[in-house]
Amino acid sequence: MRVDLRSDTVTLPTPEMRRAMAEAELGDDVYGEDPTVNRLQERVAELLGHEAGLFCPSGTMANEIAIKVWTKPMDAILVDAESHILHYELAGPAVLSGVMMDTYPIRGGRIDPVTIPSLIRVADDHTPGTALLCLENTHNRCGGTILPPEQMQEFRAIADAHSLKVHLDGARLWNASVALGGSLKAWTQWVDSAMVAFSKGLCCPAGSVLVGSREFIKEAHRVRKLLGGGMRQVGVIAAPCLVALDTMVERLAEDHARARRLAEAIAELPGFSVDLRTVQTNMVYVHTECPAPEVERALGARGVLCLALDRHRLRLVTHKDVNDEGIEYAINAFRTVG
Ligand code: TLP
Repeated sequence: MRVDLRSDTVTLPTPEMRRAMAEAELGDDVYGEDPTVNRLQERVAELLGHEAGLFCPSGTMANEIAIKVWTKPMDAILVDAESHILHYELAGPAVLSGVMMDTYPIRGGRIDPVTIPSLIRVADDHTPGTALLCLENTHNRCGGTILPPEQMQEFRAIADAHSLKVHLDGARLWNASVALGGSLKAWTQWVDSAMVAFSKGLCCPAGSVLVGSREFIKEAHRVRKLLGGGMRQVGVIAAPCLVALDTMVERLAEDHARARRLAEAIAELPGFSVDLRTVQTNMVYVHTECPAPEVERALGARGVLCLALDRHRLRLVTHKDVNDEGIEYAINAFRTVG
């Protein structure tokens, strides 16, 4: 048996998604003429309570477009010390936007807003000025943890007091909304731009939508072209995203329940520990007594794939293509490698 827990990005599209791809109504999206893409952009903008949306090939590109639109070279942006933008986007903000990244602390997925104001830089002859505050929800490197909507208002107030824009990396925002049972707007009403991804738990082959004001999206459209992200009859990729909005969102609750089962079982095993407080959505971070890369290899030899994030930490992500049987198989594999 093969149980792939490396990421929810490994999910395959459903037969209904494949049918929608084959039948999608298409046009040239660089001219704004793909009806399927337009429908998706409008629907996501509406869901997130923003004026307009832009379909992007990846979450990374959507984040980097937002940073480029909100800043100018020699600015600074504030990202948390564990953020995807800092760790996994190849210094994109420096390379693509000419800005530096300052980091604010995050622990166990929690941010203390009082830490932020003292990190905001005011531009002068020597210093870059902070232009943008970035948030991530759910938080990948903190274990899929949820930043509560109440906190978003606090971040908004800090940003307003210092004339900063706020961007939300909501690659897994649907996981947060399903876990807490609220609408996406509970979070996105407090930010100037947000990205949501379809290629994670929603199981689509590719695609993210960036939302914001009409003026922001107009500029974002230009930057997407600059980055080579202007695609043509891309309704073939947008079509499964529309299917996902109807069929894949509520299903995320199953991934969360399986992550909890996995976490609780592994936490009982010798040689491993799990901070169960951080298991809030579809991720499980396991602390390993043996070196994590060795555990990763031993599990891999038994058909259970996961990622060693550092010397003693493994990441497991649940998703549509791992069922209850797969979870029990993975738990048994952990029993044999501990
Ligand atoms: N994350 C991937 C890897 O890049 C680490 C994963 O397997 O989790 N924001 C967040 C919070 C993400 O987790 C990811 C993908 C992205 C942005 C980037 O999305 P893509 O892969 O579409 O560029």
